[in-house]
Amino acid sequence: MPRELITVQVGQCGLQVGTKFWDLVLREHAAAASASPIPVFDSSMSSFFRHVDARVHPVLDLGVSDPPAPLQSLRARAVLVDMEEGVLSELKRSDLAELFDTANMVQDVSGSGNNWAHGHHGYGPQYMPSILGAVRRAVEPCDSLQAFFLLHSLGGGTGSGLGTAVLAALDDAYPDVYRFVSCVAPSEQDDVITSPYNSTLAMHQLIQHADAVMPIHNQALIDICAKINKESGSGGSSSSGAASSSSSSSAGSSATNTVAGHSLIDLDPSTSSTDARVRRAARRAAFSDMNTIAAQLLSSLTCGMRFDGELNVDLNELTMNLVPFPRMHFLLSSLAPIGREMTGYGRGGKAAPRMKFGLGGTSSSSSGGAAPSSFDPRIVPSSSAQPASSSSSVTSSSKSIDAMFSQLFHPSSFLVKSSPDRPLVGRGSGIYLAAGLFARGPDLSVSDLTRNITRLKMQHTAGGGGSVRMIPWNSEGFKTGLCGVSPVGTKRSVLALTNSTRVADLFHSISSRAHMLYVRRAHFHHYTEYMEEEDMDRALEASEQVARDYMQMEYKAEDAFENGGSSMGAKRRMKPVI
Ligand SMILES: Nc1nc2c(ncn2[C@@H]2O[C@H](COP(=O)(O)OP(=O)(O)OP(=O)(O)O)[C@@H](O)[C@H]2O)c(=O)[nH]1
Ligand SMILES: [Mg+2]
Repeated sequence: MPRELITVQVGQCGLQVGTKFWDLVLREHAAAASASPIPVFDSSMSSFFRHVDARVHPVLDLGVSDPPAPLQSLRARAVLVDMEEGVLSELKRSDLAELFDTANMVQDVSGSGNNWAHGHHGYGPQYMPSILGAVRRAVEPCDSLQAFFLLHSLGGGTGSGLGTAVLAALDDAYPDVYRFVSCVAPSEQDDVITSPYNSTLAMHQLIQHADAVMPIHNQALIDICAKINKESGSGGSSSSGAASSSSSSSAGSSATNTVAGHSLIDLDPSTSSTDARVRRAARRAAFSDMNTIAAQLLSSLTCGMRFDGELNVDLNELTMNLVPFPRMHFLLSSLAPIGREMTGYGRGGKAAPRMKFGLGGTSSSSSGGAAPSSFDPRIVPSSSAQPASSSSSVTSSSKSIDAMFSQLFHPSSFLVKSSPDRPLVGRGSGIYLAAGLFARGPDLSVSDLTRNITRLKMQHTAGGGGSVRMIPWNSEGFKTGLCGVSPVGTKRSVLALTNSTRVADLFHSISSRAHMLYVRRAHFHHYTEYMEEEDMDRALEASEQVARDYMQMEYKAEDAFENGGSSMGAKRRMKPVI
């Protein structure tokens, strides 16, 4: 039985990260389809895509059949929302236009002006009927809706404000459907001055209305891109629109916000007099590699739902296993390997594959661009992509597999930056309340996962000084997943999703920057046009409380380690702090 997910992308960042995600997953499915003589639409694909006949208007839903029918055209199960028209208009003119139903797009022209309150309380009530209408249209063709998958930034006005209003409305209208959120947190030198307010107010909503949240930190993306460029000797210059991220800082240290030769601050719409479209294009180019890393993360998270596999995990299971207490639902992610191979797949002008498989013809719902050519599924879209069925021919040393798992828990592989005050190992390095390891690649097996979990746990039990220290009452708390399909760009990868006390650092960093502005009420009059001052007090208090809850867990676990190691959990039962 298909278990569908509906992606809801809100605001510029949500749309741009989402577009990279869809581009990447199309490449993955095209590569997998190229391995079979007649590509078919199976029930796994129906988790994220509708199967349609696009030669008629409105497109005809073909659904999933038994046996699976030859693949025709795909539509993303997605709702796209932005209160500025630029990003959506460009998407409608792009190669990916046909993937999306224009009926499921909601837009305005002027944006929320980096003001959470405008997005949440202004556009929220105004646009919620049309947004919920688009959601309903996306829900109707589903047989068994599993989850809403919300993508947005915390730092702006629309994704953060309207995005969290949508989340609250989904909680109200579909209380039984899981709400999984991936939100992009601003870097410390973000170009949006009001981002600490927006992030704090959004976090308050995420605490209340999401089942699980996987933040992606722009500072981590900037540092990862800088490291990749340093290792590959690239200066980060962009060519033919394919930007690369660069930084002059050394790998691992905090990079400046200079990406592809553009300072993100210089690209702030309010500080430049250049034509708005040019500015937007430059800004998007600057984010290109960062978004590719984010897309690789989302693709690894979802591959077990999109492809058939022996050990698949869906979002509900993730939430069940990784969220021990309702409000402690913030998950850190880390990915290995992360190198040029993960970002370079689209270089050299290679366009994403078309979503049409086999049949010609376009739907009139696709907007005005050039008529797309048919996609030939026999052509693997990226030279480095691996067909799914090459497992038996691939032999790899367990040493390199183990090295990949070890790399996973190095701080530089995490997509959320921890405080620089955190030691790498031992007391203060953070405690894991639960962990999930999700491996993908044709040459990986369940034994690779179990062997590496044992290795990681041995590091923990050896005096708690290793890199993976599980909380004593859940030292077996590893969830695993395995998908036989390679990521685009490399043969295998592994994703860790962890509920770690280190996530408190993100809350601290956001709320301390919000406090600095708020004690002076700087810029705050823009917010009180739409909301009460007490809303900000409540949001700050809620964020700080979650951070405290995590830190109390950490202190108690550290005490338990010091008073007798992991067995202490059994002797002195720890009470949840919430
Ligand atoms: N990683 C990444 N971050 C982005 C991208 N676009 C914007 N951001 C970040 O998102 C925040 C700004 O939010 P946006 O998504 O641009 O804002 P919005 O939701 O469109 O809201 P308004 O423009 O204020 O109406 C800042 O922290 C930016 O650094 C992107 O494509 N990728
Ligand atoms: Mg915007």
